[in-house]
Amino acid sequence: MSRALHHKSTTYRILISLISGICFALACSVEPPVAKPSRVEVVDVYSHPSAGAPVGVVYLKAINQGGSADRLVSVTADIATSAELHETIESDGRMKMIHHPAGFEIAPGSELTLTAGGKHIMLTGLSGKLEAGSTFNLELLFEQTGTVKIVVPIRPRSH
Ligand SMILES: [Cu+2]
Repeated sequence: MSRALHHKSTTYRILISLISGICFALACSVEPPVAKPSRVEVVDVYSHPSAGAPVGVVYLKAINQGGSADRLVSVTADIATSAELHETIESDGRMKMIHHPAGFEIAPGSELTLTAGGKHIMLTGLSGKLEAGSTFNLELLFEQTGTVKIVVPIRPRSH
């Protein structure tokens, strides 16, 4: 009698492990697919000569070609000790700059434009003058895309 019981429990144990194995395999197959990572492409990058000023500015366009939102969170430049995300706004008839420490969000399929008189990257603590015709390196950190390294050409101001 006891031997029969023992045999039965062994069969039962094998059955349990078999079922849990199947459940595990099923769980693997029904896991949600990994979200397609958003991919940001950075184009139209340029800066201007510093002309003796201790600050520099960078403009660019960041296009989010991914299927989810992304965010430009921070920037580092090899020629400046600090690179901040700023926006020029008009307040009481005067232009002023505000710092965006949380960065700029880019909705899927849309683009972030950093341009004169609007959003921009502000460089301070320059290690040298920004001369027209030369370049410097910039690293952009996006929340989803990760780090994007770009070379920034310094273009003369048009006016
Ligand atoms: Cu600024």
